[in-house]
Amino acid sequence: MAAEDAAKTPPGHRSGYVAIVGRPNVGKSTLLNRLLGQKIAIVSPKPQTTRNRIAGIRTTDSSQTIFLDTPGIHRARSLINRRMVDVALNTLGEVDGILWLVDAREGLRKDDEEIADRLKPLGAPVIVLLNKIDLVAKGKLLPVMQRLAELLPEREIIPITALKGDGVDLALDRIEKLLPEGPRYYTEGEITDQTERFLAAEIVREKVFLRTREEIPYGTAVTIDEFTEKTEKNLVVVKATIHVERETHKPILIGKRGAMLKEIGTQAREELEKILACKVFLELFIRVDPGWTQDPNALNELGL
Ligand SMILES: Nc1nc2c(ncn2[C@@H]2O[C@H](COP(=O)(O)OP(=O)(O)OP(=O)(O)O)[C@@H](O)[C@H]2O)c(=O)[nH]1
Ligand SMILES: [Mg+2]
Repeated sequence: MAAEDAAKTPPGHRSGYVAIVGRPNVGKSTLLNRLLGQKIAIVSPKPQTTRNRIAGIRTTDSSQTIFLDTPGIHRARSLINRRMVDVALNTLGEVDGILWLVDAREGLRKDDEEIADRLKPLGAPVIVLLNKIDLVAKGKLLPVMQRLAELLPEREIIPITALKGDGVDLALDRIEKLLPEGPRYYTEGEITDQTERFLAAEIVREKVFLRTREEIPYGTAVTIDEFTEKTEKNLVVVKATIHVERETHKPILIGKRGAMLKEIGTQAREELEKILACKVFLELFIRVDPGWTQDPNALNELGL
C-alpha cells in the first residue's frame, strides 16, 4: 500500500477479508457481483462454474472489505473438482468473516450439513445468507431458517436475493461490523485482484458454460495466448484457446458451419468491450487436450 493511502485512512477505519462459501450454484458469484455493484465473477445456471478464488474489493469511507468468492463445496470425486473444493476450504482459514450462502429454493442438502460442520469449529464469525428468496413462498422460509439455526446455532440468518439485491444492504451492515480495525489495503479504485487476461479467459468460459450442455462445459478450460493493448486505436487484441477434453467435443463446440463458436466469440467480445471500455478483437481457437481435467500439471497451469 502506498504511504499516502495509509495516511488517508480515517480513524476507526475497518478492513478485512470475508469469504463467500456454500454449495455449488447457490449464488455466490452473483452475490459478489451484487456486493461490488459490478460484474467481476462469471455466473451460470450450471454448478461448478467458479474454479478459482476471486477477490472483489469494496471500499467505503469507513471500511474496506475484500470479498473472496470461492468454488462450491461438495463431495468431489474428480481431481479438478477436488482441487476446486480445496480452494474453497483453504480460504476459510484465512479470513476475518464468512458468508455462508444457502439456496432457499433447494433447501438444505447433505452437502450443506457437512459445510455447517466445517464452519462450526472455526474462529471466524459466520453470517448465514438464505439466498434466492424470490423463488420461494414466504411460508416455506421459516422451516429452512429453523433447520439452519439447528445446524449452526446463534448465527444471524439474513434472507436475501443476490440477483436483485433484497437484504444485501442489511448483510453489508453486518459484515462491516465483523471487520477488525485496520487500514486500506487497496487504493479506492481497485475492485478486483484479477488480471484483465484472466477476466477475458473467464468471460469466454462463461459463454461456453451458457451455450453448451452435459459434460462439455466441465471438460473446458480457456487460456489466453495473446492480450495486446493498442492504445492508439483504443483496441485490445485477444487470442484465446478453448481446451476440450475429448476429440468428440471439438465439433460440438464449433457447431454447424462454425455457428456455435461464432456465437460464443460474439457474446464474449461484446461483454469484454463493455468491461474494458474499448474495442476488442477476439480470436478463438480450440485445442483437444485429452484428459486435462485429471492431469495435475494441466491443473497447476490453470491455477488449480
Ligand atoms: N432467482 C434467483 N436466482 C439467483 C439468485 N442468485 C443467483 N441466482 C442464479 O443462480 C444461478 C447460479 O448462480 P452463481 O452465482 O453462478 O452461483 P455460484 O454459487 O457462484 O455457483 P458455482 O460457482 O458454480 O459454485 C445463476 O443462474 C444465477 O442467476 C437469486 O437471488 N434469485
Ligand atoms: Mg460461482
